[in-house]
Amino acid sequence: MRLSSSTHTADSLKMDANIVVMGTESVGKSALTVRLLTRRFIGEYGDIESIYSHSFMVDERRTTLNIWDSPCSEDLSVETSLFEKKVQWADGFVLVYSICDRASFNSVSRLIQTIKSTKDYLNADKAPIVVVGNKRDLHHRRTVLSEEARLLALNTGCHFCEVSAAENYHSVLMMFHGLVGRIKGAKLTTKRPLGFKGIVKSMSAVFARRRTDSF
Ligand SMILES: Nc1nc2c(ncn2[C@@H]2O[C@H](COP(=O)(O)OP(=O)(O)O)[C@@H](O)[C@H]2O)c(=O)[nH]1
Ligand SMILES: [Mg+2]
Repeated sequence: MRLSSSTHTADSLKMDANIVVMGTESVGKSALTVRLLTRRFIGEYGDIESIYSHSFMVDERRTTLNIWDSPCSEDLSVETSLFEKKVQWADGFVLVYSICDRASFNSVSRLIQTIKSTKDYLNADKAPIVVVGNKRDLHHRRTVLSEEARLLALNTGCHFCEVSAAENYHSVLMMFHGLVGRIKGAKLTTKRPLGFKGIVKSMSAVFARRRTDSF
């Protein structure tokens, strides 16, 4: 698995991209990730900090996504250093909320601001960020209108879609493919890739903290 930042090699027709999936607890971050990887919805997903690698063909180019799925919610005051590492590592962001959970939507709005102030995109109108309203199948419990999320995305230059990890594989696939398209178009004024050593350190920090937490 490559863990360097994205590379585009015209002659080998390959592209690698790092994607971080963020959002508060239980919005379906793992369900979306596992849907993409296995096409399945398995219902319960433990709390494992993982980076998954997934390859597919787009326009005759082999694209490999390294997807970082975290169990923790993005509490910025606690997670600052790890959060910054994740943001620097990532080429693209999947920011998930549940359409039944307004607090999770508010958190996505804060995440967009924080990511944009951490990374300096040349074209902020097309930031490689997709705002994802998950659990569309639970529309009878909806508390966040799709119009609100569409407006947030429009005002912040992000992409937006609603999906159901529980009911539909295709829309999840399209969401990740759309993000890959944006990653190709996105340019940073400065770029500080985290690289392999950095990522190992970040992962170690997570597990060290978890061990400490359990005492
Ligand atoms: N109804 C419904 N439940 C979902 C959906 N996605 C995830 N869930 C459920 O929501 C709970 C939390 O999902 P999980 O992926 O672990 O959330 P995470 O903490 O953000 O990783 C689990 O019980 C899932 O089965 C969805 O699209 N629809
Ligand atoms: Mg999870």
